[in-house]
Amino acid sequence: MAIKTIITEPNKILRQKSLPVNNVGKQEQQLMDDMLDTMYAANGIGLAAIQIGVPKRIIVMDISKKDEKNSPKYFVNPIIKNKNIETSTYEEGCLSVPNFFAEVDRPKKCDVEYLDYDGKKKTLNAEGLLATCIQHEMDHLEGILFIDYLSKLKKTMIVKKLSKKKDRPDRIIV
Ligand code: GNR
Ligand code: NI
Repeated sequence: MAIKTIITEPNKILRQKSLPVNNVGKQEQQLMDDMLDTMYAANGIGLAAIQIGVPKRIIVMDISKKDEKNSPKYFVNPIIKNKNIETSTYEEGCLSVPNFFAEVDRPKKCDVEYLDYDGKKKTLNAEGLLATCIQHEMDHLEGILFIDYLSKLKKTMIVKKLSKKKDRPDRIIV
């Protein structure tokens, strides 16, 4: 188990498309362990492998509350099956876009097919924060970040501030 460095914008690696995993073996499980450690250490609720520089279609998530016991979820080669036409708005953040938050609309519910930690095929009916988070993570697998949904002006402002790094406040809602 190891905490890895999370890649932040602007960085071309985050724009890479991740590749499907052929087999869920020891190496992939080791990667999922490291991703979970990294995610917990950064106080995130989800992490895609590309955020630690590995272009594989693997996601880890844990949306349990602080006072609840941990409930890690692992998704290998996830595919969204049904997207609800109804959308919901959530104030999103991203460990690769640290300290910036903005409202994003996404389908309210979706079904996801994936392989779990043991390589078993599973289906998840997601709604609420779970649906928002899985869609945010699946965007990472396509090289998409939540700031891509904002106006050009807001996105440019965020990327510019992130590339400077100095004098960056803790929390900016755009
Ligand atoms: O920790 C995270 N919180 C979050 C909040 C709202 C919507 C999506 C997320 S995912 C994010 C972690 C992250 O960057 N995953 O890629
Ligand atoms: Ni993210």
